[in-house]
Amino acid sequence: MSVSSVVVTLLLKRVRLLCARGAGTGTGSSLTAAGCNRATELCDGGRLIQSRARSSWQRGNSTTVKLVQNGGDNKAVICIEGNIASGKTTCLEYFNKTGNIQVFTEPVHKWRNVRGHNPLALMYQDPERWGITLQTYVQLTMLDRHLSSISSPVRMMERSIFSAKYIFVENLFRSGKMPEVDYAVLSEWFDWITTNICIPVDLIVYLQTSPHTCHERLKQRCREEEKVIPLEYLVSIHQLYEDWLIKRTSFPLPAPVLVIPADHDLQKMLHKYEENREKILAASYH
Ligand code: TTP
Ligand code: MG
Repeated sequence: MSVSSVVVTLLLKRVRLLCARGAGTGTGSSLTAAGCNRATELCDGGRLIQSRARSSWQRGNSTTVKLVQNGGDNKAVICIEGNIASGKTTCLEYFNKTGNIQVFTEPVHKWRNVRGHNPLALMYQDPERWGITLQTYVQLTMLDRHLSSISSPVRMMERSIFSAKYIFVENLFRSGKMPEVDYAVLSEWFDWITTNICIPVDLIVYLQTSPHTCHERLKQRCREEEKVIPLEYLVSIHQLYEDWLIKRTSFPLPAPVLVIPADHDLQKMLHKYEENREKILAASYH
């Protein structure tokens, strides 16, 4: 067992302990549980309602009032994160076939077709003009994914509203491809959403790849809109992920992180997912 797996196992135990005690807050440590007090007494037919918040460790405040879906469904939430073509969908499909887990792949089809328009293609053609258009829609569709009701005890999602903001919006802005006013408006939206709506995450699984591997996979996959993606773009996304999830120097972590090296071929990756099954599903034992 590697050092990082031992650390993650210990951390998950700590998170479960905190949950069992009803504590969700913490200051200083980046490894306490995040989320909301699940207000089971409230229910309103799948709509957003106002409730006492499940506390967020970043803010260390357990009394904030937030909007929650159905009063919180008490399901475990696992987000699969990683660079473009790191294998997130493959990972989700594997767990979809092999467990009582409800899987949500990314709504890329929506980003490629909103009422007949393709904001993903437009963004790659002219990021300065269309970056905000795509990212506003990504933020909406991600929020919708986070809030959708499920019947299984575990929700596994491809990416999250957090990585859309901390990685993609940030990359557009830092590379000079998003005007400051667009970045400010998106940030105001993001801050409002995360302050007022309860978006619990119990575990982040980071599929850690080299940008070269992703570039090779992208070329093989040949998604039309992505033909223009140069290696440097993947290097920037990789760097932002490493700063967020490994070095932990950029943005708050919404949950503990399990790192899975993901440069291997498909067979080996399927094996690795199986090896990590218990650690991943430990997030649902709270
Ligand atoms: P990815 O989230 O990388 O999905 P994928 O299916 O390519 O990854 P994997 O192979 O690991 O399953 O993103 C899909 C496309 O959307 C990709 O071109 C990057 C783009 N995108 C943005 O431009 N902005 C965003 O905020 C997000 C989340 C994606
Ligand atoms: Mg995918």
